[in-house]
Amino acid sequence: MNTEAFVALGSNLADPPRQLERAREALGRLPGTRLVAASRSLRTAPVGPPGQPHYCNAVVRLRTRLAPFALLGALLEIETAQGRVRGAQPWGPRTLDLDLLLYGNLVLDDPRLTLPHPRLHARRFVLEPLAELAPELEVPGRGRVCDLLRRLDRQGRGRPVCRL
Ligand code: 5RU
Ligand code: CA
Ligand code: CA
Repeated sequence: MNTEAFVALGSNLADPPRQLERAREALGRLPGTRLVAASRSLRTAPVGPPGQPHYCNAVVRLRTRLAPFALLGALLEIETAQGRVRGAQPWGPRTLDLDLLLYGNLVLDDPRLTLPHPRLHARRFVLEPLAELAPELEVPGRGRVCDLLRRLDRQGRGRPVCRL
């Protein structure tokens, strides 16, 4: 089997654009894996814990023969090879974060891995680069990528305050 997978890349330490370049190279060298396409790298404002540097974010499309947990293990190894240190704060700054967003149409709810990625539909820094690669892609249980992004745009613009 050869499955299409999407991976999100993020970095906000130690030359983030360079971290993403190195990660793309490492992903393309994984066994049984081809890097089919890469989005641009985007500079994004940090979401979540305040006081962090800006992020560099991107998404890649892979074709892989690796099983989901083999691919997950390989992503964690690339993070470690690029100096990822898991500190006390779960969402602190990091040299490299690789998140498996989608693995074909697989839906999986496991303590180690949830597919599709459970926050994919809520994060602009993931949806924007993903929409660059696959706007028509159907996210199992969530809808098309372009529709998810449009919904986020509407939320961002805000609504009139309701009195009464
Ligand atoms: C809480 C809310 C925690 C949203 C996190 C990234 C979150 C980030 C990233 C940008 C985090 C997880 N901000 N914040 N890019 N990761 N821009 O990759 F995302 S921490
Ligand atoms: Ca992440
Ligand atoms: Ca992660």
